Amino acid sequence: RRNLRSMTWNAYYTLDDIYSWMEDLISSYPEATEIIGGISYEGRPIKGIRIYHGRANKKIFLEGGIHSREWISPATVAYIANELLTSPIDEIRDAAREYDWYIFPVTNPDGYIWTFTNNRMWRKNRRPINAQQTGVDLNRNWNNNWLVAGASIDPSSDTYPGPGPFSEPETRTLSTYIRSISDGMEFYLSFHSYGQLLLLPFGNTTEPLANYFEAINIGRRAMGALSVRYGTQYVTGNVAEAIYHATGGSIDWVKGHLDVRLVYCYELRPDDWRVGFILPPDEILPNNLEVMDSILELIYMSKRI
Ligand code: ING
Ligand code: ZN
Repeated sequence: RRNLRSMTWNAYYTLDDIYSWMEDLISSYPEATEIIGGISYEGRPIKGIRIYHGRANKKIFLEGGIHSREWISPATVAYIANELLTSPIDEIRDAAREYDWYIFPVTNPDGYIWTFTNNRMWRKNRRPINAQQTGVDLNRNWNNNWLVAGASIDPSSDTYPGPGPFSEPETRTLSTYIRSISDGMEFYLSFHSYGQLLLLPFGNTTEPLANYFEAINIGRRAMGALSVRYGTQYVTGNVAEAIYHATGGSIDWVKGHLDVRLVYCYELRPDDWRVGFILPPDEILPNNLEVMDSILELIYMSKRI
């Protein structure tokens, strides 16, 4: 078994490696405990790390890897957990102590394994729909304006939203878990790739709903902080205005059904469609560093505004 504490964030890791690395962290740091956010169709746990030093009242939830081919997403979320537990930097140590962190690097474990074993470009979960077709787009399956936009009822489509809202074990169990711990949740952050965008709810309309202007201002400041290290540019906007109309995503359900102040979806590197989901391993660490910078700024700005 590989001990990933020594890893240098220059390669992508299998589900087994990520899960055993999480177990190592959990047994090494008393403030880290194992949490199970739900279960996949093939029966795998959606394993997470809670980082809690006591005292903290506000929560931050990180959701990675709901789309299996977007490998930079689990790498980013795992890195954030690693930094919160191991960094010597004061601002990061303070963030670890000030919040109650719920961190799930891989929310679609069956799909993630499939991208290593069978099809690098697999996006959905692995539930058979009929004799020929497999998989539901887990970011179209949440119960908020389900099937209204940006989905296809053809089960062979990459955006097949399932036969009904929360038809899938991953979204059903994870949403139940999120609701159960949602009291005091200040941030919900979802991680996808690619496009270099910071998205906020909602995906059915470009109307500035809920606390759009507050969230845009905080988000733009965070993307300014992200750009400082390497000049990487992100565009901030709601899903419908910044990328496309799409409903049934996790961030829309969280914002629409729970009381969470700041809800965002990162579309990580690259911005080049020719590179797409195959972000070179030598960009993992630069990506992770700039995203960590932006998260510290999100936290800082959320207390200023
Ligand atoms: N992008 C997201 C997708 O599910 C998104 C964009 C975010 C849509 C939030 C709806 C809600 O299509 C990728 N790259 O998957
Ligand atoms: Zn995605």
